[in-house]
Amino acid sequence: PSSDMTKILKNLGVEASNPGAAIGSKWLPTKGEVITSFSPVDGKAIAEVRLADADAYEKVVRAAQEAFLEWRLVPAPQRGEIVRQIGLELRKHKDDLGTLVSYEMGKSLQEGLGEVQEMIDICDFAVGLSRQLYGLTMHSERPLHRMYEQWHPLGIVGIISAFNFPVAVWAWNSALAWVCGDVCIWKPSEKVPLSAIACQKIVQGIFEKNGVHPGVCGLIVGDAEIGKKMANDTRVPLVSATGSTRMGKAVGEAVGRRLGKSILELGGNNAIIITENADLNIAIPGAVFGAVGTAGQRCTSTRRLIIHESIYEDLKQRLQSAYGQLRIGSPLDQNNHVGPLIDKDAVQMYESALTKIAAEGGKAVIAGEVLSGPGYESGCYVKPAIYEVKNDYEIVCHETFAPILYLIKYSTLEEAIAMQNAVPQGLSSAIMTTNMRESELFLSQAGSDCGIANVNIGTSGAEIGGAFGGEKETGGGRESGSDAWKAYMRRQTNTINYSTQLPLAQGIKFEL
Ligand code: UN1
Repeated sequence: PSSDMTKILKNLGVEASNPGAAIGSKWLPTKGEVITSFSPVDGKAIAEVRLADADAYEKVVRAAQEAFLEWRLVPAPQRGEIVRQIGLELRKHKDDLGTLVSYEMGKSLQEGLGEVQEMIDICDFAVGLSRQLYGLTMHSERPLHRMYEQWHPLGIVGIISAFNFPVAVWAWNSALAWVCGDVCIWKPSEKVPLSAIACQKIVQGIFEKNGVHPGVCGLIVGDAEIGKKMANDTRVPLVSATGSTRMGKAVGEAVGRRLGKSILELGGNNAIIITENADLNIAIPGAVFGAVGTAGQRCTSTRRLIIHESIYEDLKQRLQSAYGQLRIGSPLDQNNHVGPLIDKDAVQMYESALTKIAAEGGKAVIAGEVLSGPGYESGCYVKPAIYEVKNDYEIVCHETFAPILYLIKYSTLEEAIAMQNAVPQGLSSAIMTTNMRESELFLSQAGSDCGIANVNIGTSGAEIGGAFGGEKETGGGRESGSDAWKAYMRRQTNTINYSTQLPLAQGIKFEL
């Protein structure tokens, strides 16, 4: 890495070679394989990590079990106070951490900083939440009885996160889990281990300073085997997994077999419907940011534009000229719009998608290609592409994690909504229209079937205040805002009799 980056790594406590497992500030020696994290920005090795092995996993779980016995007794607002301090610490490291995320993952610096901002925002949200873990009270059908419900912590929350949001998704889960009284074990993507190590180093001191058992915050950088262990481990009552549908099905099945709880936030195949009443000054930038932001590697990335036939040709031309202005290059250079894909495997998937599009009859508006030459030495830069397709092509129904945008024509809004819904995934969706009848139909029960449905906003870039997640193959889980916290707790219904009798519910008579 450059001397600037070396300084940033040092500020964040990332060494040339790092252990891949930690219990709070205690870093564990492991015997796992050593992996190198390469930057897709310039192809250079950043640092090494020794993966967690089964022994380290066991130690982290045991520490978490121990920590839970203490942490669950700390009053929730006091847990919130500690999360408040984590938010303050993240503010101090925002520039460094955002830059590392950008360098290790390849997203633009703006988006790297945005991701750290999401972490800060969710901490603030969690602080407020720590005084609002409300249960309901009910009226008992029996005299002199009281009924209410309360929410208790679950225990260990296993967090499996993906490469595309190396830090924010962990924060969504852990900030909520901590105020709920749970303890966390994080298994980050092996493609971005250094961002995770930096996060652990940022928060470890806060727990230490507050005298909290270090086991509340565990880290295991490991392979799929470690993920499998966690999914099958009855000591982990909740597994929250973000990533591909393939991974999510494996995790969901394993957790389901033991009747554990899971939060699954998996693939998307997000569309924007652009009607003849759209404001194109919003629709075009919304669609372009959605399609090329994070080089098309968000689960919320815009993959399909479903465009009314009357504006189709005009829109196609405008998109073509907007794409012509895109600057592709180092994401650390703020003049560039589009950075690299995560690695060469991702480039291969992009290329094989292009082959499939052609084979199924897709027509290039802007043909995709892998870029080479100065600035593109890492081999991970690709050209954002646009293809005219039919909605039912196999490749169109599949989530390709790359900047490939599909154009599809429609004539009635009902038809457009049906197409929008006719894919296996159900994460995010949007309509661009200034017509209230159109937007209301889209938002109605006969409209979008996704977990997220926007009007005059693209499909990506959700705020943390809402519940985040989607339906069908997206997995059904909700993370982040609204009442997503309930998934991190168990509900207990309590009925208290303060009378001198024992009347039974449903009026049942039982006399001795
Ligand atoms: C993801 O891609 O896994 O809505 C998360 C967004 C971001 C989160 C995306 N706030 O695009």
